[in-house]
This record gives sequence, structure tokens and C-alpha cells, in this order.
Amino acid sequence: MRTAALFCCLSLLCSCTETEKKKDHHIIEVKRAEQPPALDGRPNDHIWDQVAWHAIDQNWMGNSYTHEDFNGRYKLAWDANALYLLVEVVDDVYYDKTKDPLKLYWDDDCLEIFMDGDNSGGLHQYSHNAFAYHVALDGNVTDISTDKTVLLFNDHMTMESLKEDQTMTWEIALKVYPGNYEEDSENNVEKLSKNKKMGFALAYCDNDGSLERENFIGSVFIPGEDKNQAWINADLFGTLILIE
Ligand SMILES: [Ca+2]
Ligand SMILES: [Ca+2]
Ligand SMILES: [Ca+2]
Ligand SMILES: [Ca+2]
Repeated sequence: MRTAALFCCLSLLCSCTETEKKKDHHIIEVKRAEQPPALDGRPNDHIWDQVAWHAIDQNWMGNSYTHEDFNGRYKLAWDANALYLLVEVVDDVYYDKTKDPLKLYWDDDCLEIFMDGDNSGGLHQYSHNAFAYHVALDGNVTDISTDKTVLLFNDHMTMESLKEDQTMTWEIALKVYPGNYEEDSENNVEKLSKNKKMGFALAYCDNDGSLERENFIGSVFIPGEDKNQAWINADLFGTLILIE
């Protein structure tokens, strides 16, 4: 009897471990940049001519929205030192509701970069198993710390943004950290190489003057009713594969 119960527990444990492993989805092959793009917010770099746009078009939160209210797209590239992002957003009203970068930052217009450096998937809300970087309109970068406060992570990326009429363009070099990132320690930036996989998604918090953000629009499909889950669970990130 006891053996049967033990066997039952063990097989339950095994199936849990199996279901916890991230299943790759929304796979994007990312081309290596022979020359890194000049981070000036202008997309006139050779590498950006060579790679395709991807859409930010999944409404994770809020009512349906018009093309004028929000539309966004992005391109990706890499070299040994960074993952490069070119992000183009069209927003009818740019709104920085709360100036303090550490407070209510998700209710300001902001870009959100989800990065799971080792593509492990799993929970990351209060750990650095993965990052959910909020990039504010003023360039401040925040995420939740392991002690559940909010920290600035401005040194995790280099960027320049450019706003022309209603179009804002970010050009970002994102440093990638291995899965064992620790606050208050020296963390080595990972040297990226061919065939590496990373968990990744992108989103935009759109507020045009409301008390709270009106929409949260992501780059990957999230199943189920509550689609605001990527800030907690890295299983939902898509998968990047680095190619030549
Ligand atoms: Ca450029
Ligand atoms: Ca808008
Ligand atoms: Ca991870
Ligand atoms: Ca807005």
C-alpha cells in the first residue's frame, strides 16, 4: 500500500517537473549583425534592412483599440555583446502620468521587454529567473527586485529613442544575463553565440490620459482569460533562436 502511494507521489512529481519545462512557441530566428546598429533612434543601419518586422498586436488588457490609438512593430538582431531591438510605436497621445520612475510605472506609456536569458521559463515575478524591463518614455528602466521593491536597471541596456509626430522609435542594445543573476553581486553579461535560445516578448502599456493604463498590447498570444501573465510567468514568453 505504502509502496503504491510512494510510486503515485513520485510519478506525480515527475509529471509536474515535465509540465514545468517551457514549451518553445512564437519562435523567431534572429540574424547576427556583422556591424552593430548605431543606437541613434534612426533605423538606417544595414542590419535593419536585412531583417523583417514583427508585430506587437496582441491585446492583453483593455478594450479593443484603433490603429491610430496604437500600433507597433519591432526588429531584432544580435552579436556577441547584445540583443539589438528596433521598436517602432505609433501612439496618439504620449503620457507620462507619474514622473517618479519607481511608482505606478505600468500606468505610464512604456515599453516592456521580457527577457529570459536561458529560456528556462518558470516564475520570475520576484526573482531574476527572467526580467520584465519597463522602459519609460524618459529612458528609465525598472523591474521588481527580489525583496519585492522596484529597482532601476538602467545599466542593463543602452538605448536612444526618437519621437517624430506620433511615431516613437527606440534602438536598444540589451545585455543578456545568465540564469543565475543576483542583485548586489557582480554579474557577467553573457557572450551570445549561434544557436542560443532565449525567452522573449515585447509589449506596450498605452495610457492616453486615464487613471490607469488603457491597454497592454503584447507581441505573443497568451491563452486563457487573464492575459496579463507575462510579468509573472516566463513560460509565456516566445523563443528566440540566434542564427548567423
Ligand atoms: Ca540606427
Ligand atoms: Ca494611444
Ligand atoms: Ca531563466
Ligand atoms: Ca499613450
